Amino acid sequence: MSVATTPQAKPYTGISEEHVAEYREKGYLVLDGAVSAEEIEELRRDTLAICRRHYGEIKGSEPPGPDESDEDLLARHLCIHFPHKVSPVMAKYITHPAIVDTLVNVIGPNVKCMQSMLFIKSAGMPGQAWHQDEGYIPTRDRSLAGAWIAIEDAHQDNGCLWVLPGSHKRGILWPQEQQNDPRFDCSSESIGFPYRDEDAVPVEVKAGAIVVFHGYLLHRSLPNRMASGLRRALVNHYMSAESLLPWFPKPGMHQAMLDRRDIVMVAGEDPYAWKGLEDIHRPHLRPSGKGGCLGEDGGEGKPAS
Ligand SMILES: O=C(O)CCC(=O)C(=O)O
Repeated sequence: MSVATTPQAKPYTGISEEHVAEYREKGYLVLDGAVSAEEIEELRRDTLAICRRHYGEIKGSEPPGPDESDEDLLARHLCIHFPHKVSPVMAKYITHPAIVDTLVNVIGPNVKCMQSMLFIKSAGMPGQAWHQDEGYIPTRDRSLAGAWIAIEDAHQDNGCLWVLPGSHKRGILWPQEQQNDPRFDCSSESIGFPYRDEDAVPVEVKAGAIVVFHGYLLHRSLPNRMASGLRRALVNHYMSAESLLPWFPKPGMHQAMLDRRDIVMVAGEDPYAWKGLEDIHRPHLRPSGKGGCLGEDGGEGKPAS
């Protein structure tokens, strides 16, 4: 089967009208070379520091063994949710200038972040089935956007992102059903949408690229089928600060006014600053087979309790 590949990405030198038009039309854009080689090294070092527990416990994962090699340790962590809650390095990349520059142009002047996920995805690890991120992180104005920082070159063999360009435009959240395809970590997938797998485009990027994608964009990733090596990516999620964030139910709070406040402002003003902030999410390992699951365990970003 021949597939369309990502067009030759141009080096990022600031957000342009072309970038914004591309985001609106296709639902994603690639900022090539937006993160420097030094910054990538810093993210790699910090990934190991997190797994080595330099910042404390990661719920759901065993502590490193006394003789456990870096390779073995990394290999048993598919994805760590909320690393920014403990690591100042991960927190710093939430407000990376290229991301902020892009978000204020595609979302609006006031932007907040509610989630980070650090994918490590070593050789043999599964991908994530078709999904839309707004199916897990609800905004009230369809403003959700992910910024996916490539910490390694990502290509078809090591499990890069695949997207259905333009699939965000209809503004429909497609149904989900349980699935048990061993290629995927998650136990549910989006179905019933009018696109074929053949319409999907692999987003092959170099380390240091940032892929910014819309919360309604249908996307997936396939397993890392290399014999060795990692396919790391730091993914942060953002939305307009004007929208409430009705994310995990809160006892005593009516759904219509629910507004989770475990957020980081990244640009502009917080119209709800008077509410103060919450500190509810802790770093945790995505439980195998549960990522993206809509069941009781809440799916992407469930707070560890
Ligand atoms: O990086 C991956 O393999 C999947 C990322 C993804 O699906 C997401 O961030 O929503």
